[in-house]
Amino acid sequence: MKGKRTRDKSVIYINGKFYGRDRAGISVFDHGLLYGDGVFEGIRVYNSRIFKLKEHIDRLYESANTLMLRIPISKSQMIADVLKTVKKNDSCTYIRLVITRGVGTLGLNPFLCPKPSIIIIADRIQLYPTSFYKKGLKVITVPTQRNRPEALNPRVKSLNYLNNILAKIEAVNSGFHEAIMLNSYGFVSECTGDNIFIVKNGILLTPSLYMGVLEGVTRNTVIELAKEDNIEVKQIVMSRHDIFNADECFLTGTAAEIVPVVECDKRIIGNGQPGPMTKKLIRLYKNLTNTIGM
Ligand code: PXG
Repeated sequence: MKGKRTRDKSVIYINGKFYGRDRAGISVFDHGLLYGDGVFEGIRVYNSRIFKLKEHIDRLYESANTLMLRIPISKSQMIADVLKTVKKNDSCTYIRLVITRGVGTLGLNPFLCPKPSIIIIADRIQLYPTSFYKKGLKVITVPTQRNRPEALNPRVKSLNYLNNILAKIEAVNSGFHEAIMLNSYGFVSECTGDNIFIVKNGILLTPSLYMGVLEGVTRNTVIELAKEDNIEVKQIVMSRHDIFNADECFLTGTAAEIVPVVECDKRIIGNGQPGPMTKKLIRLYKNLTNTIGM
């Protein structure tokens, strides 16, 4: 390793102060660790500009509000602190913003945690290989159902991702990269870290929020881009049958952006290749991320 180690100058924000990578840590009594009690956001940076920051911050505060987790700084202070962290990590492409319940007792009671912790990491993200975008992904549906909104609403982007992690394990165990999760009624909800869309007869379709899905920032952006391009968009009750017989299918997420899906549960979707509307939306999305702040 001698002489090979590159000096990592990245700094991590914790509660208003900056720490080097090796020194950035939180207490083992933090309920974020003990119970997965907290919320987070993953945000992209394109050409040193933060993509959809306001939308991510709004969702973060909504998730926290549902968990009765009072973030100790205002939204505008949070935005200022995110910008400061990005500035200090000039080659970053991805921000992970984490709010934990903070330090408490070994008991569950969140009201005994006086101060939530705020963590901002501005780093890089491992993207899917380019072949996935060219050839499309093959996915499967898995036994683990998406959390029921009545129990823990998937609209809360919480630190407890075990539901999605179990589904990911099932996909990987079967030799696939991504899983489609169904809700407790057997309808399609979303993937482990992405929303899902299909195209049928020129109409863009995605499961409605009532099916139990995260309201993805990328999902909303794609819906907007499609509408601007006069594409009809519907939020529906989607079944596996709809996916098997779709003309096109793709997933959306901050990290993945738009990734085509060409097979589900061994059924070939459309002609087995990324479709024209998927390709068009990928182009429009690329154009948007390339030109933000210009
Ligand atoms: N659904 C779920 C369950 C997610 O976790 C999305 C949809 C897409 O949302 P956005 O707002 O990003 O368009 C997510 C995204 C990962 C990973 O490694 C994914 C997410 C967060 C962290 C990591 O795939 N969330």
